[in-house]
Parts: sequence; structure tokens; C-alpha cells
Amino acid sequence: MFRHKKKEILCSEPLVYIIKGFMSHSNCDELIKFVADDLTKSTEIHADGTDSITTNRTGTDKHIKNKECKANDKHRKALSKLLSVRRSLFEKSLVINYKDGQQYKPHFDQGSGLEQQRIATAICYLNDVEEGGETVFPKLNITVKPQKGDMLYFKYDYPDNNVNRLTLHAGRPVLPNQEKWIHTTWICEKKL
Ligand SMILES: O=C(O)CCC(=O)C(=O)O
Repeated sequence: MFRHKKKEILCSEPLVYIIKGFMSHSNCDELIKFVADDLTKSTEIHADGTDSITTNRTGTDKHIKNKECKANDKHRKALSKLLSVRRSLFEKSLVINYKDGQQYKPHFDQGSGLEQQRIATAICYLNDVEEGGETVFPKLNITVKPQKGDMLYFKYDYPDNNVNRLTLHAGRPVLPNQEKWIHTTWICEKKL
């Protein structure tokens, strides 16, 4: 049984919205616990499909395979139902941890180098962050404060490239003594 939560539309084109409390606090805790001892440095994907550690994307992360973590499967099921998109079109979800100055500088989620063409992103915040670590869309003047359980969704499958370029976004640096955990699922246009 999924709870139906209200979307708070932050922008209608490109579509950007938040659903407060989309993920239960116990699911958030379970996801952090599942990956906490197995994180590796985040990498950036380049146009030629290779990836490497860069200063644009710091932090650490772990991909979660289907069926290895109940909390992950539960979330993906709820997301699939919300979006009416089958789970086979979701990339493997990624849990990311940022500490002390770590960030993800402005970037787009779609583009060359990816195996599949992404069309949308769903980010769940797994903890509250007092200050810093906001997700920002500089061209849309949107700032989202990480709050445990909230989900940010945005899409970029518009034929108008100018609209897509408005989805430039970043994870701002996390302040000293603060920590930020997110769970990201990218939705793809079609299965490989
Ligand atoms: O850390 C954030 O708030 C944003 C993460 C992000 O941009 C991404 O995973 O694509």
C-alpha cells in the first residue's frame, strides 16, 4: 500500500517537483545502514563513456542492485507506481554520501557517455542537513534543502534543448561537521 502524497511543483517546464515525506524515515535509515561500510569515491562519466574521480563530483557512493536491499526495492516500486514507469527503465539506484566540503558541481544528468538516455531524476534525501548541501538549479532559481524522506523529481526529455539546459543543477558543498545522504534513481527512455 503506497501513501499518496502531494506534489509541490517548483517549476512546470522543465517539470521540477518535491513530494514531502515520500520515503519513510525507517526506509531512509535502512538504506544508509545498507551502504555505510561499502562506499567508494564518486566518479564522473565523460563523453567517451569512461569515468574517473574528478573535483566536480566529490563524495562517496554505492550502487544498489535489485533485490539486495528491501528498502531500495520498496522505494523503486513506489516510484514506479507514482510515475507509471516500469522499473526496468530505472538505472540501478545510487546512495551518495557527502561530508565536509564535498559537493557535486553544476551539471546535467543527460548527455553523451551514458549507456542509456536518461529522461528524469528522482532524488530522495535520507537525512536532514541543517545548513549547506542544498540541491540548486541556478537557472531556475530553485534551492532545495535536504529534509529526510523528501523526494525531488525533475525531467529533461523535452525536444527543446533550451528547456533541458534549464535543468542544470548542483549539490552545494556540505559544511564542516555536517553530513548529507541521498538516494538517486535515474529514469531512462528505453531499456538497452
Ligand atoms: O547532491 C545533490 O543534491 C544533487 C545530486 C545530483 O545532482 C545527482 O545525483 O545528479
